[in-house]
Amino acid sequence: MSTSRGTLITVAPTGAEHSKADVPQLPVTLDELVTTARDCAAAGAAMIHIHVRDAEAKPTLDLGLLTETVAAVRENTRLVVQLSTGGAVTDPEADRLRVLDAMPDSASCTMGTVNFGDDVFLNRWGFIVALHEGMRERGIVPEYEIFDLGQLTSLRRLLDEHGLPASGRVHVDLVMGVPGGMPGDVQTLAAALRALPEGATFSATGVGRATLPVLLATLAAGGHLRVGMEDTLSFARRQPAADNAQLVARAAHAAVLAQRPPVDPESARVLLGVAG
Ligand code: KMH
Ligand code: ZN
Repeated sequence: MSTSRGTLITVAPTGAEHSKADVPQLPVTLDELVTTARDCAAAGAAMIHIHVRDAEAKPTLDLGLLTETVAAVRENTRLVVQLSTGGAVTDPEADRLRVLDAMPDSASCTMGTVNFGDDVFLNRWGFIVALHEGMRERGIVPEYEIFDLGQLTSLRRLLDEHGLPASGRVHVDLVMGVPGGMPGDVQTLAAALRALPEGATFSATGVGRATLPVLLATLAAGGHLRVGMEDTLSFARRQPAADNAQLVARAAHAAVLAQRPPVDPESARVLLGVAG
């Protein structure tokens, strides 16, 4: 595991699970997403993890929309642009693989199948290998998403059998507290860190109630942070998050308190090995 003196804050502002009707402050249009990206950059984010929505605010993996979104976020911010290849649990593999053709700086690569609430988030071995190799061919930096501890064993197998990404680095994101996945507590975080590939950097996010325990434990462990409304809609008990920037600002404040202040997008590029 590699720890860092600064903290890379990633914002995951939208996700594929919440509906705009239930959560009016969720950014779903391109304008809302760009405004969110700008606000979150100003609050301390260095990377954005993007899921896009269609005209009806439903999750989509439409390649044209993804390409337009990557361009718009690049034009308006310096954030490292990461696209989700996880999409929604209903998205077919071919659509998820095609996300890479939008040429983001980074893309997610989930390391195994996991129960996801009442659904199943399916990630076959052959599909994982195709994503890993597709990213290497295009020079896209993978962020290996880990929902359960065994997925770290799969990540080590992937690297052993198929080699490193084009960046030559390994960056992992622990998604903790999903119903069906690993819990978001200190003991599980410590176990995950023991199983990380040698030299890997990591971030973590806690879903729902796991948000704060995971955030605080991750800072203490020298890791990076992911926050945002994809993962939690609450700021505190019985207090809905006002917006994504509020969650980023809290993470940035905690990082400063931990004496590991937020890194800017340029430093994030160096840390992750994003080319150019
Ligand atoms: N929406 C989840 C089914 C990712 O972005 O790569 C998958 C997910 C992971 O959010
Ligand atoms: Zn996601």
